[in-house]
Amino acid sequence: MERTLIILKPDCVQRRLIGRIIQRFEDKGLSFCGMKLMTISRELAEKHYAPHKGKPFYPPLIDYITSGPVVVIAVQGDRAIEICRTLMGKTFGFEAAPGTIRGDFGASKSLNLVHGSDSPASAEAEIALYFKPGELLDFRSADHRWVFVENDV
Ligand code: IDP
Ligand code: MG
Repeated sequence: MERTLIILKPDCVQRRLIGRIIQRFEDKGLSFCGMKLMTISRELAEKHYAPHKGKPFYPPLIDYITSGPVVVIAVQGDRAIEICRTLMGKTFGFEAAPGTIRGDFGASKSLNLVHGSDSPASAEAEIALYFKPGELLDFRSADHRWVFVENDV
């Protein structure tokens, strides 16, 4: 089972979309092993978005992600990273397909409601930025085998 980091960004929280967006991950069959409401410090934001340092959108990105409360979620399930990226849709809301989170709720380049790790290496590093090991639950949902198939040829 794979884990990934999802962040419901400040625009998602300010627009009272927490419940509707979380629902999409649950509807897909994913489950949560860690969840917290917090405001990201500039120091943490700079670590998280270090790969984007130097890009034109980096300074406004740091301002945006630190601008208000976010919900940070450790999401788990087989292929969780890929599934979450698919649920999120393309980065820019105006390009994202209808039916995706960004496609249904986003209309800009920057305020795109959710963050999701893009690879196993970034998922591991990002989860470690936001959660201490003891904060993550060792949890398997009761319907796991009805969602994820072990020998799925
Ligand atoms: P991702 O969130 O789809 O993985 P990244 O390229 O990793 O997209 O960019 C991180 C975040 O930076 C995006 O989610 C978005 O908020 C912001 N961003 C990315 N590219 C642009 C841009 O060209 N203009 C403004 N903001 C951007
Ligand atoms: Mg990214």
